[in-house]
Amino acid sequence: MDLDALTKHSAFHAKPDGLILQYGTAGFRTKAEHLDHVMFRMGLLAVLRSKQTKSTIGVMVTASHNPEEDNGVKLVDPLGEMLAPSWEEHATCLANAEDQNLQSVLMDISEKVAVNLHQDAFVVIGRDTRPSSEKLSQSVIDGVTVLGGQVHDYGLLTTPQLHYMVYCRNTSGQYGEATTEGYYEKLSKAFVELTGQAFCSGDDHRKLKVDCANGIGALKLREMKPYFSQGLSVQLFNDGSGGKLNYFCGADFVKTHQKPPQGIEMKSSERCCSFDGDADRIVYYYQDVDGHFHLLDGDKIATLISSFLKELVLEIGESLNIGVVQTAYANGSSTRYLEEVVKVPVYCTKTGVKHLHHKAQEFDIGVYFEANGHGTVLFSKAAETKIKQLAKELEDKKSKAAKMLENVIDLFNQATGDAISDMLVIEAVLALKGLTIQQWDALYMDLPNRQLKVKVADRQVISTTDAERQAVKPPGLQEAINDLVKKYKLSRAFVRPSGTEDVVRVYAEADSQESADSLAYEVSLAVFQLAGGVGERPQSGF
Ligand code: 16G
Ligand code: MG
Repeated sequence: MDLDALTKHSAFHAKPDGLILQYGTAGFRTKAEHLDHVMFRMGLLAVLRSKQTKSTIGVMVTASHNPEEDNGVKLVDPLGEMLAPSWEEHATCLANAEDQNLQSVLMDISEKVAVNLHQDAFVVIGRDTRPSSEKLSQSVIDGVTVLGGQVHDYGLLTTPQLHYMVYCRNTSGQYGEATTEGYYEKLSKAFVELTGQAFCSGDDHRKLKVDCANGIGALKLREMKPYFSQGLSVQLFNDGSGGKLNYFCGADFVKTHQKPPQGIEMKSSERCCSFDGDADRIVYYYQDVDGHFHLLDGDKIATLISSFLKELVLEIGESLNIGVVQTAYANGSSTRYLEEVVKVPVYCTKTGVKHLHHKAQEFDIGVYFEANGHGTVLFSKAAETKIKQLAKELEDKKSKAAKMLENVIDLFNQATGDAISDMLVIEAVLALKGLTIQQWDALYMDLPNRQLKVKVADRQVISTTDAERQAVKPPGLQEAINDLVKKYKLSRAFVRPSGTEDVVRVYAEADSQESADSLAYEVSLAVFQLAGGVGERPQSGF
């Protein structure tokens, strides 16, 4: 380690006084102007992680659905997963070290994780379209090179594309070719083959309007369009040519406000979807003939996909187990539908892709989706081998189903949730089953629900258990919630400290919108009173 070079370069990336940041569910995320030193240091950390794992590590510069002025950074582990939890702590320590202690903190981490400093290091970098991203990614590169690591800068990429690149590079190209063309070709080939089996029912079925949140998704989807044009025609909106990133558009806006984004022309019954700012989330929606807006969120996506996979698995007659993973935010109706109609076991984990991903790895076929539209399907190696073997057998119903499953494996980004890949799977399933978006929506009716935020002095006074469904602290809060929930029909409520904002989140659902609103309000008041609320008391009426 060239310590002189480290000292010299870190001086160009000085840490602002008093700034403390935490590596949370989505890495570091804050105003872009405060992140230069964090980027440099994450370059350093990526080198250590690469040396330790003897693998390529990814660094993504993005703040996803946050406003354009923000930015963020996260590390991607060797198989495309989120950074291991023990390393999140090292990331936090390194980011918060005072400049004069940087060297010693770095050495401490190297010792703790037993890094062989002579090992080679390789880091790949991607960034979103924010104005600040290019300069910040240069700071990451500076950090990597000062520790002698090699860099490949992919430049503009969606977050899932960077995960894909990392996965490809660490499996010697077995998963795919580590280029954007490789990604486009792999997914498009699987999509065209899969939809090729569909009974073609008119052109309209194959048209989709996509709101790209004025982000990176627009650039990459535009590049990819020609590869799958045989199976689907997409029309891009909020493509970054005029509007601002995530401003009144994108998956997060549509899901939280339950209304269409600005900048998209929706005719009745047309199928539309929205990506978020880094294209790892997707939600669908349409307007009915009466002008009402209908949202099909991650839960609706999970049910559509699980039913499809269940049918194919029954067809091939192999005992492959399917598990569906959700969070406490999953609408109660979706969970009931999955358990009672689709007849698949459903599991609940804490919020955050890494928790769902981890749980989904326990099954032959693990379907995971957060209600907000993050998700994918994972296939175990054993399931993949079995399916590929069956697909090679002579033409019969069984091998046809296996071939379709083989396409599905290729189509889902096995490294992480991916809006583009999810979109293609959904389009393929709708085409194969001949379903309109209304028919898909009608699989079950969402229970009315409401989400609220409460400001408290310290949100960490709330701690939860049972996948965030029960509050264990502060004393009395869970009892209060239980009493309130009893007042309503088909009701459920929970609270949790947000991992990305300085607020406590409240979720309530019940048999009517009025009841869900009133339950959410009452729970907010209980949080305000029992967990140290600050500022204005929660208000009723929305
Ligand atoms: C992050 C997570 C997302 C989660 C959200 C919850 C990843 C890649 N992203 O965006 O999965 O739903 O945080 O935010 O893990 P909250 O803690 O503020 O409610
Ligand atoms: Mg995102």
